[in-house]
Amino acid sequence: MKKCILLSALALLCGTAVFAQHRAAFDYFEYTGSDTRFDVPIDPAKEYLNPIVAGFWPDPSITRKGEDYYMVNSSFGYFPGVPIFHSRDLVNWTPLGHVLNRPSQLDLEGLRHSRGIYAPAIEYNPHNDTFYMITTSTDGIWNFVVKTKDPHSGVWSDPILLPEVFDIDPSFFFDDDGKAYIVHRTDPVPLRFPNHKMIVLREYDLTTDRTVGEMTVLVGESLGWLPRPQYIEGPHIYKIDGRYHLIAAEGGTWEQHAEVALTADRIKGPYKSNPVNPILTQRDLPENRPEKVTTTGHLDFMQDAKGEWWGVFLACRPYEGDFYNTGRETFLLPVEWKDGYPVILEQGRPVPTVVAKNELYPGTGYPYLTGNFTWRDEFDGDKLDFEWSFIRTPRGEWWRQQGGRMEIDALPRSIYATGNPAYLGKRQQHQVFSAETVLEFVPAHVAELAGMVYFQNERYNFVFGKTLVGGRMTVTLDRTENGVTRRIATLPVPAGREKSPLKMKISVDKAVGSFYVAYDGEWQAVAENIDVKNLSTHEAGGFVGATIGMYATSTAMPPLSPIVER
Ligand code: 6LW
Repeated sequence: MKKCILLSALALLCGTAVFAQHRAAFDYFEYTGSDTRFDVPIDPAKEYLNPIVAGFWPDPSITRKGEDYYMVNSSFGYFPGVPIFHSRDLVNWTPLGHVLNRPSQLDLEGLRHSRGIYAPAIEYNPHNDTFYMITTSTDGIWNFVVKTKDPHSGVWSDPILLPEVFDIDPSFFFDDDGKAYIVHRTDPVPLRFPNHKMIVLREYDLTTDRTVGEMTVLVGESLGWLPRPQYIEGPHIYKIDGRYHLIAAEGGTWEQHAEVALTADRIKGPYKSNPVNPILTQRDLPENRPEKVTTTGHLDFMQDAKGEWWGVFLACRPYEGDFYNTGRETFLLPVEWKDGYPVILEQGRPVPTVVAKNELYPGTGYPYLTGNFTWRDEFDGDKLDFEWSFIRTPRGEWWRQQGGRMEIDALPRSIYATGNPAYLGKRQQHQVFSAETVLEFVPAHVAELAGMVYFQNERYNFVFGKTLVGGRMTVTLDRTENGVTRRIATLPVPAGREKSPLKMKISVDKAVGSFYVAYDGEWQAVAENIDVKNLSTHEAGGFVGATIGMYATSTAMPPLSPIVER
């Protein structure tokens, strides 16, 4: 027994020593996005650009307390979970951080990348002056609520589990009589047709934080005008002029995505489909429209402090056909009222890039959410920048931001598995972008690698790194599609440069990417015009957009048997 403990202690010591030697350092990280969509002249005091938050910021939900607006997005397998933004004009947003920022609130270990945090909903309850965020950790703890009195504090409660709430997309409705309700999607038993879902309502006791009583079906089999709605989900309820308005997504979160609206005189219904439905979709527009926006849906309304209604929703920007690597993004449009019924876009109208809006506060928000820009992290702050995400909940202290560098330990974990690899990534926000960094790393064996990763999920990614090939220090490019990894380029490090800082750059122009390195001088191509459609949602599936970032590993090889996507 004693011998055993001694051996383990030795192994641990050796392990620590190995990691201490084999860590990568990144000197800076710079991202530049330049999409033609954003190359339009606008008056920032009177107009804004759609998307308002570009890149993988899906499933927006919005709420208001007085003159302060708050918005959250889903985050799936990334940690921290549920980014939250604050604004006073609905256009210029400032990140407040993340709602689920403590590992005790969010355990993502072992989950596939498009599981974890689905569509969150944020709602301010004026009756008890409390903010509620409700969401689903799919394949994790499922539905739960967290609360705070002050979203600016960065501190939300631990999850309050809702074991009675099945399936996904819960949101709160606080009625003016003080009663609280959860409305969500669930699976009907039996299914009457493929992709059949229901919208149901449950009362919620604000003092015990439990649901009460039985659920009431608000949307069952039909929407009236649409007998077999597909994937009815993402519901929200509002009370406007004494009537209850229920909105929900329909058609599934891809090209057929749409938003529908219903109204009722009582909270429990019956809900009747509005005369104009869907109130938002792009599914029936011509294929060849310019600066195409698709997949519109998953809407949330908000009445601003002046009494105007607005809707935030998700949509996608394909670079060709149905291909986009940027995932689902956040858009904003005014709600138009037709005879007391809400409409976002009349049928046949494309989502506009530039929208007029009064009373904007240009320059007050964070400048890296929309438009073309360069973002650069010098790693000289005292905490990790908001832009960076971990794949799943971080395990261990494997990264250090110090002395203007980001150090990352080459862990025996890889991006091809479902743990927490030593990767820090930022979202791809443009169809056309480049990202560069400077790497210092001396690999000691064939399985050690550090560099950049362009990542969609475990089975669709690029690893662009410095490693050992046949005993020689080499820059390699590995492309993974459908769980199969192919080494598509190698470029030996020149003699005498083995320990030199290595500049690395990935330039992506829609469907193709080029990968470069440099020592002191010119960029040198490792591979050019490589097909990067493997990182599109169309190929990879799932609900996330691509991220790009820094990676180190001592298990560079992909698993022998690829994981099978569910
Ligand atoms: C989300 C559902 C949806 O829970 O996609 O677009 C799912 N809508 O409402 C994942 O984001």
